[in-house]
Amino acid sequence: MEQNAQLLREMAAKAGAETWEDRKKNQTPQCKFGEDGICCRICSMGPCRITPKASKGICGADAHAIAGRNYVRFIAGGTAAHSDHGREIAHVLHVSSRDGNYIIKDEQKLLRLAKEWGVATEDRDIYEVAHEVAEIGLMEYGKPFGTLRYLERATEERQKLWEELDIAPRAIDREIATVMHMTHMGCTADAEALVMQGMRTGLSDGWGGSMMGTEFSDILFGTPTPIETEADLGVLEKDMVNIIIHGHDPAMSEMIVAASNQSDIIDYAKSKGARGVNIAGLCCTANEITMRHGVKMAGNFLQQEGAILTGAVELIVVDVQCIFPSLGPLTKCFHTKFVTTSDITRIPGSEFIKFDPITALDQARDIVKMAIDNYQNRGSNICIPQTKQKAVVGYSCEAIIKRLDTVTNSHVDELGTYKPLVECLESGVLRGAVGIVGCNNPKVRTDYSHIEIIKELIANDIIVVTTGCSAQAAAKAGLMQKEAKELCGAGLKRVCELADIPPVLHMGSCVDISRILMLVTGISKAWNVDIAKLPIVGCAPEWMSEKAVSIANYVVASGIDTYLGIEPQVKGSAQMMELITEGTRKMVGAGFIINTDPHKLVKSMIEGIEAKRTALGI
Ligand code: BF8
Ligand code: SF4
Repeated sequence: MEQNAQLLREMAAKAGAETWEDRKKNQTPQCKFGEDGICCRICSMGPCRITPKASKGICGADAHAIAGRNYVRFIAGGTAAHSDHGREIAHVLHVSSRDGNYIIKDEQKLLRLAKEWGVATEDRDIYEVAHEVAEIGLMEYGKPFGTLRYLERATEERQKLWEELDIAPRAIDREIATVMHMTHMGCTADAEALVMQGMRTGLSDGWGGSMMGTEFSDILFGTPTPIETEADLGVLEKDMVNIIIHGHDPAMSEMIVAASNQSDIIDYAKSKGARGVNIAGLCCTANEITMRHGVKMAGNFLQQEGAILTGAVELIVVDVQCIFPSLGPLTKCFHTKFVTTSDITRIPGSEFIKFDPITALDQARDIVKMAIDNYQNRGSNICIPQTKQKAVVGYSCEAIIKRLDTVTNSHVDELGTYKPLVECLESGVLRGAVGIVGCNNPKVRTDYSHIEIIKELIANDIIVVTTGCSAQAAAKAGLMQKEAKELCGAGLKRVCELADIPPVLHMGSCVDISRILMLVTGISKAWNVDIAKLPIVGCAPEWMSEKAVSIANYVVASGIDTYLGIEPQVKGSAQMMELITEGTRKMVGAGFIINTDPHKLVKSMIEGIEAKRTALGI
């Protein structure tokens, strides 16, 4: 990997291109006040910062109020991003039609959701049902009364607890607005109240916007089933038109993939001297598209510039989130065309083609043709690292249950059961389960923490489910191949052999952490044990985004201890540090465990899981 990075650095130097590594150097040392969360610029009396000489801002806000307000605004940003993604997909569902660009691929899932939400289905056209379900989903963002519908999917213990603590989320937009209001100058200065609202807002993401993003995507594009693919920059093809899809919302990329498979498009590529069109993904758009079509993954967050530096990408098309603005100037150093498609993500140096769900396939065809036309402009200096690994992806909850059913024949209904998984956990064949999620962060060596932690867990018979950039790190390291069972302890190895699965299951993009919520909820219900007591934890070893903090908050509020390899920016407040590690534990039975050393982090994770087993008497 280091060898690849070196090759790409040489490419950058030759092209006169700047990378995140250069900018990281220029940003070092980073601002200590920002790092500790004790710089406030919420009003123009400031900015105020807490120092040994100034323990309060001009208005009297102390370090706890300032760090707490900054922290909860992080959560609002993350919830807004995830949930707006969910809302966009709901709008696509709302215009789906039998003869349109977007059709219903998973009717059964739609019908189940319609039943759950009290939508009549008998003698109705499936698209009429779809539109009503989409509208109800959209109302979840702004309804004036009540709490979110999906909360009813949670265990009774959790629902009751959220009600008692008054953190059951209301409309999604309202929770985000409440954060902005609470943190306006002259409102909340109490750190505990901010942390509580942080959990409520996070819950509106996990059990609201993200869950809608996942479910509506499954209804429209199909619920993932296991499929083979490959990962790392080696998936780019020397003699094909390479198109990178990047971002999070799969709606446009679904059409790009469809367009690239049309015979006239393939013929057009051949007429320009290429062997065909090769689509490869970055970040969560890659996860979405690989889960459903096996489209190859070029890499994760910190590999986005690397992909362009190969000199072999004809076009990169992006939707929303985690897209470096640097792609504007960087693509100009090569022949690469850069296309943005969303009002949410406008970047200088890109060509803007506004996504329209009614004409998306035609737009996608135009974009793919633009890439094909650009093939002849590729320079002679290209450098595609030869590294890539095979992976099996596509483990939705439905797919996991189906695999388990084949092992035990304990099939109960059309949706199956998590009982076999519970039996494995209870007997100790599996010691526990960990969800490893989140980003890359230049503060630590790229992918290193993800991989070290995953290897240690599977060696200790702990099964891993993963999403986001963590999933891609695992895929690139070969941990999503069935052969990776050789790295496992005897118990997990046996489970992998019987169920014919890899020890690390790709569950999708970051909004698909809602799948993990449903998985853990299913286990809790089948076992009749509250989530907080299960030998199951979460981990974000290299997190960086606001979305990650939102996720961490709904995971904790759902009762799952969360291990962080990057420190949240609240260190300047002892009260905030206490609240996010121990304070939430007293309220919801879970909290953060923070350690920047991945080996120590995984050790404490295993100890935490074993302590939960002991407490359960197993
Ligand atoms: O939503 S893991 S770097 S790509 S934020 Fe972004 Fe982080 Fe990657 Fe997916 Ni999630
Ligand atoms: Fe300073 Fe208070 Fe204004 Fe923040 S809100 S900038 S602490 S005066």
